[in-house]
Amino acid sequence: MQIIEKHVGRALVIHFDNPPVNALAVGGGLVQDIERRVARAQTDNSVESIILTGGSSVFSAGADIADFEGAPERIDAIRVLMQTVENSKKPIVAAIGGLCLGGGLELAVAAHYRVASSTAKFAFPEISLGLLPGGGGTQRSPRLAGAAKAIDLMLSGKAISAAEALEIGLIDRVADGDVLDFALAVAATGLAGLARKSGQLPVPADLADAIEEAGHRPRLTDAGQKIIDCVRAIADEDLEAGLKLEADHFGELMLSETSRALRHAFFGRRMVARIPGGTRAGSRPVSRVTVVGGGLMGTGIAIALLNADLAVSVVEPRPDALAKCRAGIDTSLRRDADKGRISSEVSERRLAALSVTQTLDEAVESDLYIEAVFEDMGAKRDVFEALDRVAPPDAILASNTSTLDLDAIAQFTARPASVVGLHFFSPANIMRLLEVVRGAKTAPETLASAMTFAKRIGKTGVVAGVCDGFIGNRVFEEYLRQAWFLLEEGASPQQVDRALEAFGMAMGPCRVMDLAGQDIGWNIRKRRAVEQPGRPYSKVPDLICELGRFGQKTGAGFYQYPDGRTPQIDPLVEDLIVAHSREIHLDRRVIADGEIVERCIFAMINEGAKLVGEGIAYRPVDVDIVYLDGYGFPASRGGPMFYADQIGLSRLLEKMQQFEGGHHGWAWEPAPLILDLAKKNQTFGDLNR
Ligand code: T1G
Repeated sequence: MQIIEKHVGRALVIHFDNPPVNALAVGGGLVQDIERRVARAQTDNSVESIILTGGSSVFSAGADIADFEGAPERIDAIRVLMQTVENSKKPIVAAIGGLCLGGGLELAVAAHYRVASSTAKFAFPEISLGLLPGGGGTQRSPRLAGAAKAIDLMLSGKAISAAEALEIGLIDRVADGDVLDFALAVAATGLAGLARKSGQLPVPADLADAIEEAGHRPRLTDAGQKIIDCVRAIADEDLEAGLKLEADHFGELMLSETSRALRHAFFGRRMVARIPGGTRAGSRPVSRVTVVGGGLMGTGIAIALLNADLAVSVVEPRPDALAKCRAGIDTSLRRDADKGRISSEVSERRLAALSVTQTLDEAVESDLYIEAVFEDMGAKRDVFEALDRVAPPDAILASNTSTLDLDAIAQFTARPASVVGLHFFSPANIMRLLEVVRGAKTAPETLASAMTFAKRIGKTGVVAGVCDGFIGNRVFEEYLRQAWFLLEEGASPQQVDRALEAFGMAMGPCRVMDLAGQDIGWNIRKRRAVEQPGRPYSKVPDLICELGRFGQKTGAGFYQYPDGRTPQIDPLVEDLIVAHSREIHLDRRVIADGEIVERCIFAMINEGAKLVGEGIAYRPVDVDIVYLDGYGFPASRGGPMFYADQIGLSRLLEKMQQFEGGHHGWAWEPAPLILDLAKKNQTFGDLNR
């Protein structure tokens, strides 16, 4: 990181440069260095004004999030910088190119005048980390842009354009041409009558109404409430007191488990992109993709690819399915335009990038082929044998399989090195997670290309080795196994769901399987009854399926769905479960919600540890990200493995040993990795590198 300081006329330009995102690092001394230069310029008679500027594409992404781990007091250096900038006797202009986020935006707000390039973007993303703008932003931005708009920015974390920022008064000018030249020209005027020192501006007129409205917003997090509390303090007109309150709230949030979990996930989503040991093998660019299979998954995948501005061919031999696929894509893209998410021009351009055919031979040659046909090895064989015949030699051949053996699929071709798994989660155009399955013979550059492709389409790619269920579904099966055992031991479906939803799971297991289709789980249990006879499930879900109750799609599963969507408790199911307990001579007992949560979540953790131990998942954080981005695990808990570290592995082992003495205790054999880490007094986090 470096600072380039140059005198241009009577102006001092301080250009700070800290690749890759110009983070305002305290640990590395950048923040302190900027502050010293601004302070020194106060007594430099050759300097009449100061320009602060970052890169052309990133003014600053904000504070260095890693700075705070173990040294929360580092935020103080940022506050000192903001105060020095605001109290400067010489006008300070922020010349903003590109991204201006978090502490970067607070620096701009503390300056006396703000000039931005037309492509600049502005946001306070702190709330997505469970934090609040801790560098004076809660006190200064409302005074600059009005309370309502500033609160919107801080509570949403969303970015606004330079034009929008100008409109609300967050910045002062959008530069015509080079933003630095424009800033120099403005600074040369001495900012006479132009300077707006935000901290010294009056209390915003809309403060009371904005606070009132914000306080009634749904799902306000702790950080959100603290932001509102800080903005409310502006009414007292005492900037120092407001800054003190902000500092106190920031300190509490920084140390909170929620923020630690969210920061863990922030870095985790970037760590999973790193393939251990592999220098980033050269990845082959993908600009055109052929999707083979126009069913629900194929349609969702095609939409995701078109939304990433790729050229897409869909191959679907069944005319009606092909028409339905095409219609589904049209509907999705046009709805995005109707809702204003994209312009109609973008929507039309994306639709023009789609071609549909009934045979592979008619499809345009592609860089990547994604097979998304029925989960049947015969069907996969047909597709991959055809792909081997028609796909260009350096094309990547991917299967969207969720349960079948990718290595077996690769053997249907003469090029297993080019075969990889791309396991999308339905709906594929919505769900962020993409399991990138590396086969035994998948070449490093094929894997690297798949990971680059994942980021290209806005997915979180996580590498999984080949096993039954890869990472997500294999862990999920142990979670479900405990949920079904709990039903025959004494819990009801609604109690299991309520307990886990109270823990933070987006949807309880009974509801999830009613939504996904109980028959899917039934097929997996039937297969596993043959492949893993020593690991039986409870019969309860099978009994539900034997009644033809597959969930929402049949109007009933664990619950009734009179309106097709809203679950209603069904006494028939409760009677069925009680009768089954009697059938297996199991005395039902009252089960505490806490046991439900521990049994289901600890089962996830144990299986996740087995996956890491077997090398199926590279690191514990890979399991966390799969669960955060694909299975509705609560973001505030950081993922199963991060959560395990909060419990402590020794305590986790104690609980698991208790469960080993209970119903189907065999399922609680601890993963060797947990035993090993506990013995060394280490954590899963110690393995995340
Ligand atoms: N701190 C530390 N590292 C960061 C970082 C940050 N703020 N932002 C990005 N990185 C790293 C990231 O981990 C990755 O590292 C590399 O930069 C490229 O990032 C005081 C307290 C800016 C939109 O929340 O949103 O200011 O993997 O892959 O896709 O009140 O990064 O290469 O080793 O994401 O081009 C508030 C977070 C901080 C912005 C660029 N700011 N960053 O996206 O690249 S708290 C944020 C982003 C704060 C103040 C408070 C994105 C990006 P590696 P990347 P990208």
